[in-house]
Amino acid sequence: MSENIERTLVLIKPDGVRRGLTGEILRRIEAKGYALAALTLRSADDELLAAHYAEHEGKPFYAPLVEFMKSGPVVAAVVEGHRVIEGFRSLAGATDPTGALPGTIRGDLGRDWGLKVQQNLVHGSDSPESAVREIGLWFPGS
Ligand code: RTP
Ligand code: MG
Repeated sequence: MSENIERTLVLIKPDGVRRGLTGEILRRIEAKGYALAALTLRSADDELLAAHYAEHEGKPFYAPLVEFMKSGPVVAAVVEGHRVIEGFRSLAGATDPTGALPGTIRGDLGRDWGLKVQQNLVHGSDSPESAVREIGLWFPGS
């Protein structure tokens, strides 16, 4: 296996699942050539979300973010591929769907709903350290 093969944690957030975009988002990941190494649908609780979003605690969007993430089931996936951490962030596009470029998941499928938190369809780990930490949280024992 190439030493540059990475794993990242991808979440399809409750807005993506609710809007029936799970298949479309997974299609884009697979069409890019990345592999699904694990996949599950689950509801996130306060403990998991506090750990997952620890870096954002205290920010104005933190409480609405946690509420949003508890508003419905989330698809969690471990996605594998060469430089997939950066690659999935490119596929996802910018955090704000209004500014996200067309061609990206957030740019094509998301928009700003005028709410207290960006409901932007997906999450992707932002570094190798984050990926290891987040995969451990969402797939304990993996
Ligand atoms: P993610 O962690 O979900 O992959 O997204 P990201 O790196 O692009 O964004 P980050 O700065 O880590 O923020 C985490 C999530 O919090 C929500 N957010 N809303 N001002 C806002 O309305 C705002 N800022 C952040 C988004 O759901 C963002 O993805
Ligand atoms: Mg982030």
